Amino acid sequence: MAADKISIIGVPMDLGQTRRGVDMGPSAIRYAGIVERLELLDYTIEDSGDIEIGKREKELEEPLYNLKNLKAVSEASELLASKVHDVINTGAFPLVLGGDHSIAIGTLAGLAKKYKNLGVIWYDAHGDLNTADTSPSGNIHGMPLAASLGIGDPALTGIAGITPKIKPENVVIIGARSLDEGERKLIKEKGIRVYTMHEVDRMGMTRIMEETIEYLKDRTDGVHLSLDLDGLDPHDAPGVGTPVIGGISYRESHLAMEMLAESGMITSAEFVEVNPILDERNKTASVAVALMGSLFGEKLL
Ligand code: Z70
Ligand code: MN
Ligand code: MN
Ligand code: MN
Repeated sequence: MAADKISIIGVPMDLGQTRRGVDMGPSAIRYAGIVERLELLDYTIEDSGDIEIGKREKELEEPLYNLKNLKAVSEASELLASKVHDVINTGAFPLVLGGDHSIAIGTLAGLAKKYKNLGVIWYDAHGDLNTADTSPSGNIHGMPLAASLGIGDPALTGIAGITPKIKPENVVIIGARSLDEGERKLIKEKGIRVYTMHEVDRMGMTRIMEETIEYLKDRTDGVHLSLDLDGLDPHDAPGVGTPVIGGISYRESHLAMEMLAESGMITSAEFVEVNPILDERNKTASVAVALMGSLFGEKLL
């Protein structure tokens, strides 16, 4: 990895969607032993604690323009952006623990202050490319990739005063199998590289990761991994708010993380949507920790 110090930032955010419990994700991941696991790999780990999250809007006040809890999500994003930027400035690797996927808006905003050509690997069952106009739910966790591309409400696209944070040609989505109409349109319009589950089955994870690494290698000045646990099959990661059958396996995911570790190209990461309330004995948090182990260079032999 690019740094020998890792700084953990917890983001107990659940306002980007409507199911309760995903705000306990950072605790569940800590309980599953993330610090101890990474210390075994000889990194210096600093746990910076959790970002403060505001209150859920009352049903009567929302949704404002089909954007639930817009103000609180926007404020938390600013806070997280500064935190991520502070961590980068200390030379440490920012490892962000969610929380729902709306937190990526803040993470990418913080990264955009440093990286002008940031690559993003979006490991997810979903595209998260909605806006208030296209979203079937009004849930902001279905919008962070669009917002980071500069598409959507200014309260989401303008975090940290930079718009856009990333370029469509620097994004690779892996594991998609639930895309809304507006998201499909945007993918085609912007020419975003997507490996759906069709490609996972057809090409295999090895070739997908080889292509992804080759594709991002020369065009980017850093690569962020945004891993939504619902990218994995619900059999392996049941503790997520929006499980979609037919997902990436535990083994394929480990392989992907190991290949990213070998590439040495990942400069920041976030693991999101772990919901211990919906989980089976903290299985999903444990899977997240195991994947982080591989991402940071754990080897079987
Ligand atoms: C749907 C929406 C989503 C995560 C669900 C779902 C989005 N496309 N994202 N779970 N992580 O409501 O926009
Ligand atoms: Mn809550
Ligand atoms: Mn997501
Ligand atoms: Mn998802």
